[in-house]
Amino acid sequence: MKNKLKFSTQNLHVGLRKSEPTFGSVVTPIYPSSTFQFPTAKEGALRFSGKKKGLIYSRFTNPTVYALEKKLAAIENGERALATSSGMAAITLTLLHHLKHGDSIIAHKVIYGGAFEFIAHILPKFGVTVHMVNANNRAEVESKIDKTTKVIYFETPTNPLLEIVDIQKLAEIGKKHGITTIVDNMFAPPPIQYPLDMGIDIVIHSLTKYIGGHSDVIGGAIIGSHKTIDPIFFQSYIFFGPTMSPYTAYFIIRGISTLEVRIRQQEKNALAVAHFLEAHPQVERVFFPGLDSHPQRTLVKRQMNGTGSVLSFLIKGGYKAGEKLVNNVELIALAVSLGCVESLIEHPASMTHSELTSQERTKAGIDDALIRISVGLEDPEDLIYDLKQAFEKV
Ligand code: LCS
Repeated sequence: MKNKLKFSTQNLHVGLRKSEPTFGSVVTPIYPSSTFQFPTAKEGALRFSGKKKGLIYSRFTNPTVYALEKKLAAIENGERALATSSGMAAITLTLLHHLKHGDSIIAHKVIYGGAFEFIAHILPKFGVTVHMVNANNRAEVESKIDKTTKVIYFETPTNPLLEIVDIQKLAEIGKKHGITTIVDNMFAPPPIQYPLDMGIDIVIHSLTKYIGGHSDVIGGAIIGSHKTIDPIFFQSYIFFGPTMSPYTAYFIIRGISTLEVRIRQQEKNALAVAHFLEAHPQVERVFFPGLDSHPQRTLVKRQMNGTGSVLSFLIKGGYKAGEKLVNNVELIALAVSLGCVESLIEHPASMTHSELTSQERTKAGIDDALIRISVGLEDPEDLIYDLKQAFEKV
């Protein structure tokens, strides 16, 4: 077929399916082989030099992992994807590839705690200058740009405040100054938002979340054009070795088959939970891109086709009240991670964002009374019942 496949069709069909040569298996087989035979010495040399495509060794890629990489590139409207062993591996590899001693990076001040730790606390040890800014404030971003600036990094919606960062504006700033723009698109993966189409150079994913979708794997990805991804592969990926196992790739391929239906249902469930929380007397404020009360609704509608299913809220009574609430839910699991089929609840200040100092948390706006919920595929009435009974015990 020559037409560009629609999202849910390509999620099923792009990759190895239909071309599996041995038995005509309709699912992508798991190829455990760590190495691949060359038909001749010349062929081996051509593959190593990059002049000819073909398998070499599974640290570079592997048929199962390559099938996933093709799917990931198609999902994000990119040309090439690299699968990594975790989302953090994708982040650290991409940043270490682009930065060296004497360079600087501009990052939005609200990001996942692990990414914050790496950027704000570890990169300076390598002589990289770090500016954590409000990336929606153009003047603040531009005031930090000089000839050492190599990367602009952000995620949107942000973890855990669900704040929206203007993708197009930062892509424009990056292009104007010749700076590589990198977006962690995990919180609103396709079919919700397409940063590469908006001019961003590189998209990062934690596949552990929506894309894997079932809380049974850890994985990550780096996606972009051949021009941006090929150098990462040839100069860094194969030497740093953040490779994904073919067993993991198999599970993620399976997760992708249902990505669209899962995410659309999870969004509906999350909106119901958000409405319940917004009306609850023990709740101070709810952060969810799908609520009319979200302060950036215009930007949400402009750059997102959907909302994702993560929300956070401030509970009245501070940390003590929040602790009681999360200890008393029965159906929703007290656990980090997000985007998967089961609902999870956590306390960012002491868990996912505990790497930040309390001053950094204050600057980012992450209050001790903040609770985050990732809404899964349970019936929302059951989730609301669970939260209601837990609030009664606070
Ligand atoms: N990017 C974002 C936005 C994340 O939230 C996370 C993990 C990562 C990257 C790292 O991905 P991983 O290496 O775990 O695959 N976020 C987590 C969270 O909010 N709860 O648990 C992990």
